[in-house]
Amino acid sequence: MFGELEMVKALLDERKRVVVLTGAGVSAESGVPTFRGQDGLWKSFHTQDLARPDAFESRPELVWEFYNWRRQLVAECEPNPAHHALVELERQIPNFLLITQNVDGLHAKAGSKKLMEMHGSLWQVRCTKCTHAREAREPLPDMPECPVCGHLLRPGVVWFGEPLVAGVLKVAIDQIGRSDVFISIGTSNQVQPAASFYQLAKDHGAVTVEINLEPTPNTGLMDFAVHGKAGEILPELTT
Ligand code: BV8
Repeated sequence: MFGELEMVKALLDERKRVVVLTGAGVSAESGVPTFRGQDGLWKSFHTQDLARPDAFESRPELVWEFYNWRRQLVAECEPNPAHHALVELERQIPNFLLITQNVDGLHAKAGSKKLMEMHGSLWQVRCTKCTHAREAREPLPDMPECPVCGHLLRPGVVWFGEPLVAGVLKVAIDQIGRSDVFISIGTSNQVQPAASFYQLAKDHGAVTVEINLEPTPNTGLMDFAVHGKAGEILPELTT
């Protein structure tokens, strides 16, 4: 691991154009359950059984119970050294973009500014009928209603089967298409289109790096792979 880490650090020291993609593994050391690990269950439901429009359509009260549980849990979580190291990398590298699949808000809480929350945020709600949308940090009722039209609100996240927030994919493709280094951190690389971002980077000659607790389907396709805890590895890249 040491050699690979030194190589990655040398790449970053060259102040190149760096794009980082993060997933749930970056928040694991903050106590936020990952999606596909043992802790990815809630009341015997798998997250991706509930993070879907049809689940919300048929059982909105259950889906809201799930999201309110996650909001309460994440509200108690603090950024960990992985989040702080990414803030430091943003400070050190002029051309830097952090694209996260996470909806927990911990990158923003740590101070990341050049940040794109590609799957939305637990701290956003929007109306299922009108265009009302707002930040919602306060605890929400079981079935929150839109203050404008009275219809049911939904969590401001992108569910499976839904398109990404308009413009996010365009910016991601553009920035990754111009990056020199693409680093995937703490993701099992099973969700599209994020899991294919590395290919965009590879296609135009960027160096690709995976930092994850364990190998993923993309590991063998990356130029470098460092396996271990993000909270321990990432601070090594900032010194
Ligand atoms: C789209 C928000 C197109 C919600 C999330 C059939 C029909 C329709 C679409 C599809 C289909 N088949 C496939 C698709 C595409 C689908 C998809 O990819 N499905 C997969 C599951 C097969 N994708 C979509 O639907 C996307 N949209 O394709 O739109 C379109 C266009 C027009 C019209 C309609 C559609 C939208 C996907 C977004 C889903 N929403 N989140 C919510 O969170 O409630 S995704 C969800 O998964 C989270 O955001 C999460 O971040 C993300 C990815 O998971 P990971 O982050 O990788 O987490 P995981 O637990 O899997 O892995 C954690 C890793 O960390 C592990 O490897 C572990 O080893 C590691 N780790 C653990 N601890 C540590 C660590 N690493 C380092 N340090 C540690 N300490």
